[in-house]
Amino acid sequence: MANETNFPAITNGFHLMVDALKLNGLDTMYGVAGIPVTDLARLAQAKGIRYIGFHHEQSAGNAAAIAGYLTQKPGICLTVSAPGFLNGMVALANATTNGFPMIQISGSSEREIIDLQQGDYEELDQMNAAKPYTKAAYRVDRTEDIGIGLARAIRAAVSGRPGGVYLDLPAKVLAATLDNNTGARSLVRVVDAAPRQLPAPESVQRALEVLAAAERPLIILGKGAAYAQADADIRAFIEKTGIPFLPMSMAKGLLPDDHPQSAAAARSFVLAQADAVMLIGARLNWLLGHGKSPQWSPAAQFIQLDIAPTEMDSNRAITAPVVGDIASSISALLAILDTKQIRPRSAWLNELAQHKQHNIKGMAAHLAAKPDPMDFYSALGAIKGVLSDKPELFVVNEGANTLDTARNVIDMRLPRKRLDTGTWGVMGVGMGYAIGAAVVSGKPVVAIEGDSAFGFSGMEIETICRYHLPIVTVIFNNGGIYRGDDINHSGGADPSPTVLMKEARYEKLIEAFGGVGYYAADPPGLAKALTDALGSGQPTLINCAIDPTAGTESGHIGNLNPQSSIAQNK
Ligand code: ADP
Ligand code: TPW
Ligand code: MG
Repeated sequence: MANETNFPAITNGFHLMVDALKLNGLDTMYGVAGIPVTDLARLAQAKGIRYIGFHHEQSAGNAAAIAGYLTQKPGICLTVSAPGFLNGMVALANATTNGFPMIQISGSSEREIIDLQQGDYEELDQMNAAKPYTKAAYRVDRTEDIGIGLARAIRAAVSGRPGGVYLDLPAKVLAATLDNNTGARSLVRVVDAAPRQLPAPESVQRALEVLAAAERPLIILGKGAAYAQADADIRAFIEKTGIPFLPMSMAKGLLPDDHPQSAAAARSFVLAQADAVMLIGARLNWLLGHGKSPQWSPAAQFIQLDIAPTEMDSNRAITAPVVGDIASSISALLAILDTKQIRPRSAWLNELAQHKQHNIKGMAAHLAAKPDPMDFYSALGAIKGVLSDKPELFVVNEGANTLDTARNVIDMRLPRKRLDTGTWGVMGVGMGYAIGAAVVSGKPVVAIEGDSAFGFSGMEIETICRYHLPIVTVIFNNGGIYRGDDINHSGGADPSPTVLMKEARYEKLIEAFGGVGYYAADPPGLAKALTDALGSGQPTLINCAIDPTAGTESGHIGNLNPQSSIAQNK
């Protein structure tokens, strides 16, 4: 193509990167601008990509990761060289650990200076730093390779077990020019980025045989099942077989929590007693006691549906591995399911119902108590009431007691609405996940945050206000990590390592940015504030006064905390 001056029209790395993203339907970018990617962010916005600018790359990355989880398209995070790259890496590594598809695109400094370690501005060998923590890491060294580089990144992020991919763009590659035709020809539109992976028919048959022989079968749903978006088939399989199911935290809502087959209220009973367990998109990691005794029966047989073949036998023997994508595997199971053969014994279902009833009663008593100040249950009881007729809301949740109690109290009725600390139990995902969920869905989000957890990403409430996102952040302010009443064993004036300010007026923070702040001292006050906030659609922060003595150390995972046998002040 020639312009009026008869020189070929040119493009450059900035344009090609934006064109490549658009060609692949990647329409949103979460990032922090600066050298050398400022113009990339500007150009992306100018050419119709939605750009959401953050204060900290970790939150931008968390927003991208959760967008990936919700949409099955890689979430895009844009970072500057070295420190910005490293800030984003925590989110990219977390995405990989959780199986969320994400691409972190980072600018980088001059290769020849980095490689001779001559001290460039923000010098770091980023691709090699990224490798151990990502599913894949690539660097584009020529402008004409931007298209193929992004194609590789997309495929790596979404195919097989999804994960975080790093794509390095040196400043020179962004600035370099190319004639338009060569540039256009270099772009790649990825076809079928996450191809179906059909399970072997004999593996499907074997899985059904194990279930048919079982007396006390159990199905465990993990976030891989939620990610797969095979909601109707998963529900049909569970309802047709009548097998009780237990959702992992982010699989809550795949079937409603009040479904009669839910075994969530009798979790330890079913884990210990099940004789055949079908894992659907859930790993036998620490969250499931590695599949070992005493949590599990050593005699139980396991069936596992997973896209990653090497996940099988990772912690204990899998009798019936079904390797394939969950949508294909569940539909293959349904196709040959003979419901007459698979029937959980009624004794199993009756015993389970008794345990459920007993535990549900215990929970109701907790929720009905009216302690002053509020404890976790009374505050969550108020939230539960307000959310009960709003199943479409997203619930983001982090903290220790705030997390563990909310997971048990707040029922979910729709899939992929609960977003939490996930496989790592990481703090700092709160505002990023809330922003990502609000941006991709346009739906309201309630973020239930421990006061410590909130602090990791708290500055992003300005981002929430700047983009007018319908996010209500509820802070459970118990004045600390786990509890607010710990003491300094030296007798000195400094607070204990786990103590934060209980008198902190977090609600005033959001007022600084034009949002709405509430202070809630009791359940009716909390319910009213939350109802008003959801009615207004305004960015809101509710600071809840929680009894500093109500929490337990490490929440529900205190058993993982090594204890010093020597007194702390010796
Ligand atoms: P949870 O924490 O909810 O128990 P995990 O993250 O441990 O869940 O496990 C999710 C599993 O789901 C991973 O092993 C992953 O390989 C698998 N997975 C993710 N997406 C799919 C899919 N589309 N089809 C099959 N398996 C999947
Ligand atoms: C990145 C360790 C686990 S839970 C937690 C921390 C610091 C905060 C608990 O206090 P919070 O909740 O949020 O006030 P509550 O209700 O119990 O009082 N750094 C990272 N991740 C983790 N998990 C930690 C530290 C931790
Ligand atoms: Mg706290």
